[in-house]
Amino acid sequence: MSYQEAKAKYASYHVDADAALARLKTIPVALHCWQGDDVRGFDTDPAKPLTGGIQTTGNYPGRARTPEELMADMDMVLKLCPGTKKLNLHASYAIFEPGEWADRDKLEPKHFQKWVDFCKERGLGCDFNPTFFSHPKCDPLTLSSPNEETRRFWIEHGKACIRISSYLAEQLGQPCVMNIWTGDGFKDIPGDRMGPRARYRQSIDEILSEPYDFKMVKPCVESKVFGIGVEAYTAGSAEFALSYAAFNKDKCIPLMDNGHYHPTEVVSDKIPALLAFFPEIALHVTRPIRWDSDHVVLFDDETKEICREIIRCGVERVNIALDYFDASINRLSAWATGFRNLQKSLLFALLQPNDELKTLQDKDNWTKLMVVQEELKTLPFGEVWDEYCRQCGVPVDGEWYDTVKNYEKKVLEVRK
Ligand code: RNT
Ligand code: ZN
Repeated sequence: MSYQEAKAKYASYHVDADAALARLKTIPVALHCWQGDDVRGFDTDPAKPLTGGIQTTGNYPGRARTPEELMADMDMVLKLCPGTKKLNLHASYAIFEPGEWADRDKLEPKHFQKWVDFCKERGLGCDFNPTFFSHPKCDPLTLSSPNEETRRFWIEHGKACIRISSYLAEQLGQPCVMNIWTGDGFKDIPGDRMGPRARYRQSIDEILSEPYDFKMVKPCVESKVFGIGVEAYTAGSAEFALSYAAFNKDKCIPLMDNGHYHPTEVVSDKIPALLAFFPEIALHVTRPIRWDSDHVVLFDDETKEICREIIRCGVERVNIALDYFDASINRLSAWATGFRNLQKSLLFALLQPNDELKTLQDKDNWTKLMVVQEELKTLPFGEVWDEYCRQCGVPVDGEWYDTVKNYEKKVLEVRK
C-alpha cells in the first residue's frame, strides 16, 4: 500500500494525514543525554556508583566515556530520529578544560559552552537538570538535609543551574525546561516526615529566588514514589511536588514521570487533570515494568494514551522529554527506539478524529465510540509513519538497525 492509499483510508475516517505529518514536525521532544553513558556524567569519578535511588543495569559494551564520545553517539542517534529535537542535559555533563574542575555549586554557563555549540550547529534547543545525586555531598539527603552546610551547597547548585538554564535559553533562542528532582528519602520508617519536606520546600523557594524570565526558563518539580534504597519515604512525593507547583504557579510547573506512580495509576489520565489547573506541565516519558525501571519507551498502549491526551489537551501546553536508561542493550538503539516510539505515538494520536470521538462521547454514543476507536487501531499506520520518516530525511523502519550495528562494530567495540 502507498502513502496515498493510506491517506485515503484515514480520510474516510475524516482524518487529514498530511496535516498530521505537518503538525508532528513542529512538536519539540527532548532527547536525554544520559542514555549514552548510563547516567554517569563527566564531573565525578565514573567508577563510583549512581546514587539517589536510581540504577542502571547491564554492561553492554561501548558506553560513552568522554564528551566527544557522547556527542558522536548522539549525532548518530539524531540522524535516526525524525521531528523537532531538543537536547536534555544534566549538570553532571559539564565539560571542563584540561586541568579545570568546578564543584556543582560553582558551575557556570561556560562549562556548557561546548554543548551550546553542539546544539547551535544542529539547530537544537536545550533543556537542563541540576544533578542532586551521585556526588559526595549527598549526605545522602540534598535539598532536604538537616545539615545546613549540605543544604546550602545544593541550593547553590540549583541557583547555578538557573543561571546556566538562562544562558542556554538565551543562546539557543528557545525556552529551557529546568527540572528539579532529588532522590531524597529514607530506606526505612522515618521518625520525622515533616522536617525533610519543610526543608525541601524552603530550598526550592531559595533556588527559585534566583532571577529568571519564566517565559524562557521553566523550572519544574518532579515527584516520585520511591527509589532503590529509598523505599520507605520520599521527600518529593506526588502531593509535595504538585502542591509546590500549585502554590508557585508563577514560578514553576509540575513534572510527571510515568515511572513515578503506583502501578495502577496512569499518567495519561493525570494530564488533563493537571491541565484543568496549570497553564503548562512537563513530562518524563519512560516505561516502568512493575516499578520505576526506566526501560526503553515502546509503542505501547499507555505511551499511545499519554500522547492522545497531549494532543487532545493541546501539545503547546506540554513539555515533552524522554527519561530512560538501559545498559543491557546497544545504547544507540535504545535511544533511537524510544525516541521513534514517542514520535510514533504522537503520530498515532494526531491520526485520530479527536473532535468526532469527543462528540460521540458527549452524545452518549458509547457503542459507536467503541467501534470507531477499535477500527482506528488497524488503519494503515505504518505507511503514514514511513512517509513521515521520508519527509524528515531519516531511515524508515527496517532500514536503521544495520547502521547502528555497523557503528557498534566500528566505534563502540573499540572503546575498551
Ligand atoms: C529519577 C528521575 C529523574 C532521573 C533523571 C536522570 O527517578 O526520573 O528524572 O531519571 O534526572
Ligand atoms: Zn524522570
